[in-house]
Amino acid sequence: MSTRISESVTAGENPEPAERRSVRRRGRRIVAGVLTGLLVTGFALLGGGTASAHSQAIGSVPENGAQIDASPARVSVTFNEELQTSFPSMTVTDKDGYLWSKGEPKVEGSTISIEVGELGAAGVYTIAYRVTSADGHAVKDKRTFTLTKAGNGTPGPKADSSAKSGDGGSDGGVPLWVFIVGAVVLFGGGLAFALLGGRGKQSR
Ligand SMILES: [Cu+2]
Repeated sequence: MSTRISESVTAGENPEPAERRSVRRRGRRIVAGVLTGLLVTGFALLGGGTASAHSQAIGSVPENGAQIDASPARVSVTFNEELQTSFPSMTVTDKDGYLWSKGEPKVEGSTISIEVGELGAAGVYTIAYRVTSADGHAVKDKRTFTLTKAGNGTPGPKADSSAKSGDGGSDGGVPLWVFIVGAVVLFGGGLAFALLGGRGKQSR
């Protein structure tokens, strides 16, 4: 009670709201700064992870979108740098999902390849692959080619869906995003509550 009177005397008409406002403003600035920092870090991590570090496919046999009239003995995809040999996967399937590649893929230097041999009906065939980048990250994608003259080969079984589910990107991007967004929301929310909510209660 007595402090309130003395404050009013020294600082004039109504000093408390102004002081409270400035504390709240400072809190908001800190929260905004922390959130911005986290977002910038997240973008940097994401950009660095996908743009510069992963091995990139630079060509294939047959080339992506190629039209060929004879079945290839093998298909291959070549990258911009040497690959690691761990966990390679490669399949060639027709539009109905039947497997036309045979055996296991081989990784040699910067190239992954697999045996194919005589194909069947004319149409689009899909090469799906997964390799391990030099930096240890997985890279998976698809390429297609069109057979213009039917061969007389016999397909293997239907390929399991996981082998041909290349989604055009690389593993790791989505989980990283989820992690960063989660961290921003949790940390920023907690900080905002501590600074703003706590202040509000205290000043009452
Ligand atoms: Cu990488």
